Formats: sequence, C-alpha cells, structure tokens
Amino acid sequence: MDGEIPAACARATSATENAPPISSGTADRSGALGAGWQVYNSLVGTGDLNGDKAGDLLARDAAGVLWRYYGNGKGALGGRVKVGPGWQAYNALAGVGDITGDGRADLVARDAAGVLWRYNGTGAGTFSTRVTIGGGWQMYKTLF
Ligand SMILES: [Ca+2]
Repeated sequence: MDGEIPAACARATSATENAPPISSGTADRSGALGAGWQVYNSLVGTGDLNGDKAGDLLARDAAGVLWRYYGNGKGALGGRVKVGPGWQAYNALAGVGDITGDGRADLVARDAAGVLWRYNGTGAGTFSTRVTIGGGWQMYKTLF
C-alpha cells in the first residue's frame, strides 16, 4: 500500500561503497570530509545508528536512495552503505536521536501530505517499518 515509500529498511546491504569520496581523516588538512557530496539532496545527522558511540550520517541521493555513513569517532566517515530506495517520497528527513527510549537513534520523515513518520532505529544501521506520528506537519518549512 505504500508504493515506493520505504516501509522498512532492514534489507540494507552489507557491501560498502566508496563513492562519493570520503575522508580518511589524515590526508585532508582543511578539515573537509571530501568532495562529491553534491550528489545528495539531503544530509541528516542521526546520532549513533550502530551503537559504537560515534555519530553517523544519512544521505539521500537524487534517485531517492538513502545511504548510511558511520562516523569513525575521529572526525571522519567510513564508506557508504545502502539503506534502501524510495526516500524521495519525503520532503523532509530529521535525525531525532532516540525518541522511543530504547537507546537507539531514530529517524522521522515528512511526506508531501504533511504526515510525519517515525522509523525506529534497529541499532544496526537500519530502521524498522515506519509508524505514523501524525499529520499537519506541512506547516513547517523544514525539519531539523
Ligand atoms: Ca555510530
């Protein structure tokens, strides 16, 4: 019933890809994390998705695929891992930390109708099936 909307993201691949370029944390003296990030239309700091106490990042590309980058705890990010497709259905994504109280970082997403959805973090970099939080969220320009 959700069409292309990602109902669950538990099918994340274990393959790690290295595009766009990422920082090794040693070669770039400017503090930048590397070039090539313009391929994404949304970057979301999520808090710790995998329980290693380092903050992580989600990135959505133009095709609507969501990618995960684990922070290494030393100021750089590891290679990207595909979380899942279909995220173009949302006009805002926000890393909200742990809003379910289970110690795992969660994600919220707003669709074009203004409905806000919660994706519970699994603690393994993936998310469970979405749950409706409520409607009326189109009144906000964006979510942080
Ligand atoms: Ca982490």
